[in-house]
Amino acid sequence: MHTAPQANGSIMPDIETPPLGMDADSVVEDFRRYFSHTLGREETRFAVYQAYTSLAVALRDRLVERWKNTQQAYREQDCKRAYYMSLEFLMGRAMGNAMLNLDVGASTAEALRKLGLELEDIAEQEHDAGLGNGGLGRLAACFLDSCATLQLPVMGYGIRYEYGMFRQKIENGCQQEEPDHWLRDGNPWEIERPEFSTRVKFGGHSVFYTDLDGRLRAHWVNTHEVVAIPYDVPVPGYRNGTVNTLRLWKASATEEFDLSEFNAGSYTEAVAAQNKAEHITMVLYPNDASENGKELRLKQQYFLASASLQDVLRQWTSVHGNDFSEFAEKNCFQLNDTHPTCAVPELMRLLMDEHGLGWDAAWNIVRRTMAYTNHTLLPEALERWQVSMFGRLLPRLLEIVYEINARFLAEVAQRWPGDSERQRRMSIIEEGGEQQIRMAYLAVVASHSVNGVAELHSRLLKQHLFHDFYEIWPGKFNNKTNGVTPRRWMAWSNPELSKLVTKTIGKGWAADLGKLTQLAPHADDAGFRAKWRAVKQANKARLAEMVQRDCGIAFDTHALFDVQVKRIHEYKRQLLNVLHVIHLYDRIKRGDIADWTPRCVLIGGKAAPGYQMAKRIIKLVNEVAKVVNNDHDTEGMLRLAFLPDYRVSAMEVICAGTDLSEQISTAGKEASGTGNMKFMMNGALTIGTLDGANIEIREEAGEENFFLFGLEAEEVDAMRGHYDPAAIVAADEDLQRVMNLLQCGHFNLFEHGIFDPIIQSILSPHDPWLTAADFRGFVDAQNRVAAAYRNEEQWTRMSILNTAASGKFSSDRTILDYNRDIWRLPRVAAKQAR
Ligand code: 26Q
Repeated sequence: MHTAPQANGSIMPDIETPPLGMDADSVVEDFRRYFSHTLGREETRFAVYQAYTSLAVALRDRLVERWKNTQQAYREQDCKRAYYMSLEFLMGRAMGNAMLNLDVGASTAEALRKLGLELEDIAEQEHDAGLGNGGLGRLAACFLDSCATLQLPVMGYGIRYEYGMFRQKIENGCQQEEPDHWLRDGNPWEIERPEFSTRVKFGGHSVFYTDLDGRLRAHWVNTHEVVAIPYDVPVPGYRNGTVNTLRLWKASATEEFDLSEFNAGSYTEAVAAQNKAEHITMVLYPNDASENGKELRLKQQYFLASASLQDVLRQWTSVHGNDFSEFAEKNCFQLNDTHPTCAVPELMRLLMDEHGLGWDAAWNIVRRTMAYTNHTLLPEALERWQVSMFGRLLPRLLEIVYEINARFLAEVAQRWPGDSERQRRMSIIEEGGEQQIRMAYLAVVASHSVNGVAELHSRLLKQHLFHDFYEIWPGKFNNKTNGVTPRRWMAWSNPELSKLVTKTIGKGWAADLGKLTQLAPHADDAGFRAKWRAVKQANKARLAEMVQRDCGIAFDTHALFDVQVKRIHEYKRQLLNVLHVIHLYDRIKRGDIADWTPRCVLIGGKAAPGYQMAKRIIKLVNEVAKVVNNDHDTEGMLRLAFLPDYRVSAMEVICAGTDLSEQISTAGKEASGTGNMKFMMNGALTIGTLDGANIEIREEAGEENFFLFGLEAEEVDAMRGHYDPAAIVAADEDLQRVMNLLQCGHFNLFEHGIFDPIIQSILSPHDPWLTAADFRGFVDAQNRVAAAYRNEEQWTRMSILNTAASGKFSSDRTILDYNRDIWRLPRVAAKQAR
């Protein structure tokens, strides 16, 4: 024990403790003490949630030791660090992950069983941390896992939303949203750090003055301030003693603000003001394509950017004082889409207004530390902010954005003199009508790296959205194909497959997924194939149980499990999937059933609450399901279910039990996809278009192990202006019959006309998603799927070869790519706790 001076001047001893035991008995002993002494409970059967909390705390204590060691190692090495800035971290549950990564899962499960407790029942108690919409948020979570596993000094910065992604209920076939108050029963995985609170300003205006060196400088005054309180969540690496940090900010009122209102005699208003500040972090926006223009959303974005940057600068100045000469060599900010792009003008402001740097020095630091990842090409999803609103809320930042733009456009003018059309095109400020800030352009101009998330997507960024910028800075643009963590998405979610894989190729694959190629030769071994099938069969039984429980529909585990789970979006074409199901139903009714392959189709996903067409598609799935499942002719041949409340913990069951993964977006529209990778790792075959990472999945698996269909991205573009869906329907009897069933109201006998907007969208020559165009190709590919599934040995072979080829899609590979090309961080091993 040694002592350190405390802030108040007194001397308090630092507390050191011996390491906690990592054997199951020690874990369970701590679990019991917490349950019976701290929580004061006796019987676990009446207090399963308390049992969960107790086990969580026992595990967290073990993470905290490693956490301190890791942070100490980073401090001592004074190494370069990266910060992953994201409005979303879709972490899901933490308990299983902690047990897996600490390597205490199997033994603890056994020790608990002796107490009459099933680990699975306890783990089921945990609320998902649903602080994200979908792919982008889950990617951030997978990246944190990989960074910790690779022992890279990377910290996540995000928002601690009081309410995460809404819970989806289905009533009369329609989506109903319910608030997700995930923190209601407390969160044992977070540690509040009020000592690192910061203040974030809004409103007011700038005053300019000349400092002692005669330089013009700005103060931002007359502001409203909000306090940002950090909550730290441990991010354990895989069995390596490293624990990184996810720091989430909560908004809270300042004390003075309260007081001034109080002194003015308005006690209730003062308390209400407290609430108003807390509104900023109250709820996650449930749109996975930007909802433009909402003031509260801009407040969230700036709140995250400002609190996080101040936090980084506080740590920097505590070591280096006001010397920023090496700041850019030692820090990197990765912007997860444009959502945290306020960080660009905010870092300029902090460096200039608070730390006294001049424009050029500050800009140099910004350019060298910022890196931007784009996740979409859809024009409607590109973020824009009205200049008028931005200026009201963040006046000092608006001045800086204008200055960045002026200097940038001067560069453009120098390179292309007289090309005012190009200047208009490239301006960060969109003119004509309401002035708007184009956040993607701001991010591109201010970053030294701009990346897309799959090869095709990155190429399209250079050819279209950012073409003008690519001409100026070709070296800035790069690709980082997405990945997913094999710890959660294979080792944890598929323990049976993991055992078989380990028995076959040995340990080590979970942290080195390329090793899975060693499975390939076993695809020719009939005995191995039988074991592979048995595992899939057991996982299908688990999935069927979930479908029975949540949908009330019986899935026969011998049928082909055909699954599409993702956000509901027209471009993802759940509608095409439904058209195929209707086609199968129509074949059954016509008696066209020779060599039938029984099929259970599962569709799940949330629609943005304001996205009417997406909600209508959910209704259609449910109404078609009702007709199909209640028709005796379909028995043993076809089932359709809509799974409510699709989320991370549901996917852990789904991906293991799936035979066929549906990745059927209109080519050129899905930036990458990541669900496609989870399915592949778990031995599902893919039916898909040449879109996003599907292209790379097919390359890795081999074209003979992938069911391809559909137009290519270039063909989709070329179709514009020539598309004639009516002619396509007229020329295709199968599609005609499907459209006829829809049009005659067969699936909405008592709700006249409700599917008219869907029918019209399919038949519109302006349908951007070209659903009718890809129908024939899709049905043909599905027929190839059905035939392949009937050949059990052949299907199993293909399944094994898909898993064997999935190594590229580990987020470890993705993170190594980010680190090699952008971050350049050293690997830092923490002192081992044991
Ligand atoms: C923006 C402004 C206001 C409100 C909401 C938003 C917002 C929120 C979330 C906009 C977009 C998102 C999420 C986008 C997303 O998940 N994109 C997906 O990212 C994945 C990871 O790279 C890709 O695999 C998917 O292809 C892509 O669709």
